[in-house]
Amino acid sequence: MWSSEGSDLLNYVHTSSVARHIILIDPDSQTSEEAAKRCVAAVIAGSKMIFVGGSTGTDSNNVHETVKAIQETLELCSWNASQDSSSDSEMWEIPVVLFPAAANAFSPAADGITFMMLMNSTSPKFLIEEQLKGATPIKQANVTPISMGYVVCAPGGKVGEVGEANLITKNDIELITSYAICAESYGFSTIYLEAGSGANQPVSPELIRAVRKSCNLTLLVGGGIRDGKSASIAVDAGADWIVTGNLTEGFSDSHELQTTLQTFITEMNS
Ligand code: 1GP
Repeated sequence: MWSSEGSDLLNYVHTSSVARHIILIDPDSQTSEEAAKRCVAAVIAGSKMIFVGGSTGTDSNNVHETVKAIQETLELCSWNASQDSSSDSEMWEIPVVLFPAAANAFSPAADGITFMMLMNSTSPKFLIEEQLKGATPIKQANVTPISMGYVVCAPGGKVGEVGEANLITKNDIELITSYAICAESYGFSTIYLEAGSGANQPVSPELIRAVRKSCNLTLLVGGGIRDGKSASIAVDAGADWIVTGNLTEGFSDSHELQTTLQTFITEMNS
């Protein structure tokens, strides 16, 4: 469980000499117990952040239950490790961060929240309205906001539909450059290029490279990344964080998941 203050979380998100992996947990497609088990396997494999969220079917109940179960399990693993001089209890200090579709997908038990503008949405709901609903509860609960420009690229999947996004195609180099500069000019600290969960094609390396060249934001890439090789292409193009969701949900056996993620993370940075 993450034990440091808000400014440390931002520092952690923005500072690393290597690209890192985020496991995305969708509370709508697994029980909180399954989610916690998968997070344990991911942390042992080397994942460095846990996102909790999904485009549909999330609300404060299932999100909060899931975040609580993950936090309690990480705390227990950390305590167990602290009782054994050959174990590293610090490895369990992994932030649990909300990745919300709307303001109701909130949990005060989270360490942080991606406070995002879906920049290429055509709906004010995703540009500012949900953010207005969420701002006060987030502040009151002392959950650290991680400011984010969120841009949905083709094929876009569910989030493209639900978020009413004008999808970016792989030839939209000037447009993605403008979004990146716009995000930086707004003062956001991160930008996320999203192809949509389960996408048949991840975000193209050309788009990632264009963002990397045009701004100094911490760059997250996700959607349709199923193997270490695809992750490595995104990292070579400039991604700082690789997010995977579906990859994890296919496993009921924790050990198998751990081995798969270990290979994924090694290949991602090779
Ligand atoms: C969705 O980018 C993430 O927001 C993860 O996508 O489920 O395809 O890994 P996948």
